[in-house]
Amino acid sequence: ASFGPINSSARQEQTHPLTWRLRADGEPVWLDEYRQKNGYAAARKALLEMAQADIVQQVKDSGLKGRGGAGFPTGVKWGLMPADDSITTRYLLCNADEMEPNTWKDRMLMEQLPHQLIEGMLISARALKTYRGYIFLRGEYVDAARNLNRAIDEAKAAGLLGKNILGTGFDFELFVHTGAGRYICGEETALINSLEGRRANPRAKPPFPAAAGVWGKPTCVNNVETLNNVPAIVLNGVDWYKSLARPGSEDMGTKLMGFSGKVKTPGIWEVPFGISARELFEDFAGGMRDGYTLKCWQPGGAGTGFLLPEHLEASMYAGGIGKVGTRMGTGLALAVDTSINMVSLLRNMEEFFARESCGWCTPCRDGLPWNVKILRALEKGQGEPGDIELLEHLVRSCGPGKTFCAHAPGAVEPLGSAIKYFRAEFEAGLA
Ligand code: L3W
Repeated sequence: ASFGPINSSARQEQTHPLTWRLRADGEPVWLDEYRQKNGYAAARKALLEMAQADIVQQVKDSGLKGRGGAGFPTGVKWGLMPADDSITTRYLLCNADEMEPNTWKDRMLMEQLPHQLIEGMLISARALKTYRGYIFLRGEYVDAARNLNRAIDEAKAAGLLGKNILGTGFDFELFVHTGAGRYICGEETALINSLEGRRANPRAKPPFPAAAGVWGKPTCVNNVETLNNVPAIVLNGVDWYKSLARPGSEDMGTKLMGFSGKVKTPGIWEVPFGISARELFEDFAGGMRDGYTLKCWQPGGAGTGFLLPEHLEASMYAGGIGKVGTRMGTGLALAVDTSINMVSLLRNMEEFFARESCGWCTPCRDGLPWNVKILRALEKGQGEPGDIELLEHLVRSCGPGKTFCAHAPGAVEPLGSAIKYFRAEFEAGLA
């Protein structure tokens, strides 16, 4: 699968800020090459020329939104960190627990451009007055761990991490912490518990991490791709960043988006916001492979709702896909072809969600395995009268507002949409 533009050039620096530094051979970009490609120029500007409040303001004005799936405005989140300078223990936490099925954008950024994340975190740390940062990394990402640790060592040796960075008196220590491979650790408060050595149950919010995060201290949690946007915003400014998106776009900048499934050229590409799903599917992914027909698609991970081919006209936005009622999620879409039975697909997905529930709240702990039990029966043609209505009841009971975190609502969103659009396939499973 391909990833972004593979011929890096100065022209692409202005149009593909996240990916223009990638090497054609897919090898990691280490410090010397990163510097040759203008690396750490943004950090120099932020630390040597900009006031801390101006960095925060720039990120606010840029309209950057979180790239983990929820799309919360990054500048607003940053603005929630305490203004009181006497609170010197505070943390910057990078959520690198990328475990969403079908999603591997952060992995590629960390494996191939580890210094871009470090630079993004250094600038963000300066803006947020945090002196210690953690990258909470999915345990299976062993190559990313190795590359990030090597890049951190390089940055330390070059005076770009550690004490008195660039002679400014600013100190920032950065650590990679690997998780043990649980989906729920990507939920920010479960992640904080896990980092502290506790069981990864989500915490009730509020308090949000900015008020009480790691070890009860103010903590800013941002996704890998979000932090990768920060250097270019600081270096090139807000007007430039906004100009990257298509005119009239409701989100700013670019986004790593992708398509997988039985498409001709599965991959990830850096695209401007305002792009339609159809452009992504046809122009980038090449449409379906010969002999396969698109049945439906999911915009951004297993926790997002299914959409029909006619919905490809909609634009991919953080706030939702057009107005058709699902979230964009991570923006890495899945094409489902007509050979796939929706009951079997959902049984597989719901087994994943049920297994990954932390068990903390009842609708999630009991509701998700119940979905699996019914779907297994329907798959074997052994469903009972009322089973589909029971699934719909469970979709409502596990939905938004009924649980501590977004795990159960995310789990039932694809199920609810599959029943809505493909009810006959579920009915076919009744005995
Ligand atoms: C202060 C408020 N902060 C919200 C903050 C909150 C968090 C962020 C988003 O993720 C998504 C879902 C899927 N004061 C605030 C506030 N915040 N209100 O904003 O919060 P929230 O609650 O909207 O969502 P979330 O639980 O952080 C849910 C996606 O995650 N998902 C899985 C994604 C997986 C990956 C991966 O593997 N890399 O990204 C599954 O559902 O799209 O939209 O920071 O503190 N009033």
